[in-house]
Amino acid sequence: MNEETIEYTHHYIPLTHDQLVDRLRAALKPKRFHHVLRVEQTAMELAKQNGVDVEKASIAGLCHDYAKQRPDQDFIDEIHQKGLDPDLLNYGNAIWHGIVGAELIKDELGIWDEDILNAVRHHTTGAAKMTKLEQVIYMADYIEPARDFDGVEQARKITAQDLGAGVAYQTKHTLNYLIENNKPVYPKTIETYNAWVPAYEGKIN
Ligand code: DGI
Ligand code: FE
Ligand code: FE
Repeated sequence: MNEETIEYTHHYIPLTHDQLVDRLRAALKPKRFHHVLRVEQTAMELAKQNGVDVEKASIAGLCHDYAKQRPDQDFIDEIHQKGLDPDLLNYGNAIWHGIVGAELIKDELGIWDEDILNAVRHHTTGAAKMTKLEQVIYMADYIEPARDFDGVEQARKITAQDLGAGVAYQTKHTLNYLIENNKPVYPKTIETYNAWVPAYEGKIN
């Protein structure tokens, strides 16, 4: 994949691209940092193919896992301070780093664009209604080039043909995985399933 670089307009974040990359490098261990760089590249490609703002895709791709390595207490404090749904306290990092992580991004990186924040919020669970940017980030995280699991090639192929079908494919397979492994399912994940999977029946097998 050719590395794309981009100059930010400062409409969405008061940092240059290089400054934002430095913030991610400082926030994450090397393995996770390199994952977010790959998600950024994949998101920019999907953005171009789907008529989505490439700058917003770059910012959201870089930031989607910004909070992934924060201690649990940071999320618990933020849930209380921002008055977020107390049901969140019944979950853990897997759910918090997107939904609560978006609040940390707002506070610490100065991003206020709700489309970018929602792309971060929904990157793990999806949502019944997702903008194209949210769909792009949800899929880029799933199919970035280092992802290697049964079905990833099919996920890449389906996503290249139809972004929404990619969303449905991922949602179905993630829910299957959670059930197979006796994991708690966050209610939004089920809402995502109901909104997307039956609608794309026939395009995801
Ligand atoms: O942060 P990444 O590893 O890059 O990717 P991600 O944010 O999509 O997280 C993926 C993990 O989150 C994966 O192991 C499945 C899990 N997950 C997704 N939906 C749910 C969930 N875990 C629980 N417990 N409940 C969910 O509804
Ligand atoms: Fe994540
Ligand atoms: Fe990720």
